[in-house]
Amino acid sequence: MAGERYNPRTTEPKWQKIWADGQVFATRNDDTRPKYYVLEMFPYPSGRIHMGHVRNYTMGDVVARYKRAKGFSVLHPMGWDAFGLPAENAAIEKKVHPAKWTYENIDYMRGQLKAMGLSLDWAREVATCHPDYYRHQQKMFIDFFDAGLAYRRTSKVNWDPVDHTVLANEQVIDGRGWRSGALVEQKELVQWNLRITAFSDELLTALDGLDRWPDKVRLMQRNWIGKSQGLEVRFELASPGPAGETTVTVFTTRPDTLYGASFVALSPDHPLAKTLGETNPELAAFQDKCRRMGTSVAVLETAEKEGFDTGLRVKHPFVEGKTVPLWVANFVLMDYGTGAIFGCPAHDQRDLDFARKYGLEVTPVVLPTGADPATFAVDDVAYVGEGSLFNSDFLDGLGVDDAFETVATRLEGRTVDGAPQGVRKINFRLRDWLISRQRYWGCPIPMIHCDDCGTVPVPVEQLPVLLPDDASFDKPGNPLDHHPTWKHVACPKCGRPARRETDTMDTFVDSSWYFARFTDPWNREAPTTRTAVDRWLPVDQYIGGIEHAILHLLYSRFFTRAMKATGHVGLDEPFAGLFTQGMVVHETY
Ligand code: HQ5
Ligand code: ZN
Repeated sequence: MAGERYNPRTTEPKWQKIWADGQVFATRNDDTRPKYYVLEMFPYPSGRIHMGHVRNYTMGDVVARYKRAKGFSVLHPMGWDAFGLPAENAAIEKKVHPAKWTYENIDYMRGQLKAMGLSLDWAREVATCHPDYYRHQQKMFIDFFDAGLAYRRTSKVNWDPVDHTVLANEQVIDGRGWRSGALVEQKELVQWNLRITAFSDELLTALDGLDRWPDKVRLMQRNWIGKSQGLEVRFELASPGPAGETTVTVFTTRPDTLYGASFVALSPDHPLAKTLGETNPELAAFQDKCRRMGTSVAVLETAEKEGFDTGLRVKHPFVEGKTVPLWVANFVLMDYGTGAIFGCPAHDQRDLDFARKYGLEVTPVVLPTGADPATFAVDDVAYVGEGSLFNSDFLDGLGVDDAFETVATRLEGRTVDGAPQGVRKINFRLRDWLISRQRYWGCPIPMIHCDDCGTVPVPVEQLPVLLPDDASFDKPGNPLDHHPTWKHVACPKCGRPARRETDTMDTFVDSSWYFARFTDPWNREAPTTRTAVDRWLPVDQYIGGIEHAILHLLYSRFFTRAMKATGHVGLDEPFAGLFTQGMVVHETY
């Protein structure tokens, strides 16, 4: 009525009830109008809706209402990213079961979202912690295992010796566990991985086709995948190593700078470094120190460069009679390239910092255009740009790319101990995705370990592998592992006593396919229904925080490919359009 004030307390519940009763935002899978799928990143049920959620979900709602008004059949669902550490921490601190904590939060937050009047199809709501969701994830895990896309291998983890738990790199602060304060150890554990590297090249090249993604996000993904063309070079040792080693193979992306080489450095975990450490207590102590530092690239990049001179020397491939020292250095990663590098301090900042610290030679070999070769010098800033080679014998005068080619060709044509001295190699920075978590509140990995049969998948008709309700959270370590009965089962193959896998999956697995589940959340037999998923995907507009620019989006792009390989979807790229917002945070300065 004219002049009457808008009263949200009466008007909004009234219309929201009418919308709900009439199911006006429910979407039918058999609607024949053109489809439009708009999705916002689904929330962790952390307790209360945050202003950041309101912003995120309002943006999606505007798009959904606009497209509906334009005559599209709009899919706009919502659900809960419900597994994860906060629920388990609540169990430890407040003595409330993770399931109870989670479902209460969901109820509260659902009420808040409903009060906002968002045009969501609530009939499609899913919670990843519900067996009706995770049973399908377990089925896909087994499919991935059968296809060689899921596998177990030993890897180094950050181990908290007091809490008896694996720590994420972010949970290691100055070498100590964030909760216990104990000195973190590097421990080898057998862990489950998903083979994302099977798609490294494809995940990289397909970024070019994602023209409705922010350039910034595509660049971040490109850098994360980190493809580099380089050369493996076998350096001859001037005198044999402790086990009779005669060569050290390094990976380099800058073979053009070989004349500027002033040292070769091994990772602390390089096999030769390990052998040397066995008879050299000082070296062994240095290696121990490196292992305590944490495994993350971020840690390695910011940590002070440190090294240990092994006393061995390697021969320069081109300069007759010249040798350079062989060091062990904390910044060389064992799982990138060959775990060994040659250092060219003049043209690499990290190598320069190292050389200055230990008084190693710095010889510039790339001359910037216009610079005077007689006076050009490198002080504390490495020169990493283009230019022409000098101080480099047969390479003098060549550009950087031509010099790369010339060195590669020459080393490919030479043999050392019966093998080529140089081999061209493409390397990726991307590693396989370690999904094992020694935690209770996650999707159980549906595998059984038998002493006779090895690792055997749980038979599909026995899925889901349910979490036990009666876990205890008062001891450190994994509640599934110290549950009195849960892990003791018969081997599905031979029937003898065997053990359930007690690791659960990283919650990023749960969020790597929820967008596909929303297309037919009612299917009890399979993760997806092909007619529905192939009709609705890709998501036409995905909206979420920039904090997920790399991992979540990359994992989802991988997972979609793995689902395609195992017959669960018919496409590669899940998100055609992406909008990223900054996270809303409260900070006081
Ligand atoms: C924001 C805030 C809080 C949130 N469950 C994951 C998640 O981030 C998403 C998965 C797809 C991996 C935004 C945030 C995200 C959405 C849900 N947000 N400011 N859940 N203070 O609950 O902007 O960026 O943390 O897009 O809300 O956030 S979440
Ligand atoms: Zn068996």
